[in-house]
Amino acid sequence: MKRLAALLALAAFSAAAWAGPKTVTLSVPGMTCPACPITVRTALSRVPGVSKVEVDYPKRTATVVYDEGKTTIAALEKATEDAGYPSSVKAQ
Ligand SMILES: [Cu+2]
Repeated sequence: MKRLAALLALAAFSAAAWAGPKTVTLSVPGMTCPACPITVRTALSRVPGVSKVEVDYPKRTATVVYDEGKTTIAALEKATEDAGYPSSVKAQ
């Protein structure tokens, strides 16, 4: 029984410590030609904590995997805006 309690405590601790990667899909309506996604992808990739960027040009979206301990959705939106492509959260 003590062992079970210890395991449960460990599991609870692990869950708290697990910030983990988060995924957000940004709507980027300003992409107007097939070269735009390159700029958007580069801008997002440069944000510290971003581990993966997938830009879907036909859907005008950018899906970003990021570490929420290192960056925020606001910082991701600012990165695309600074690159000339204002974005907003589509799904998270
Ligand atoms: Cu373009």
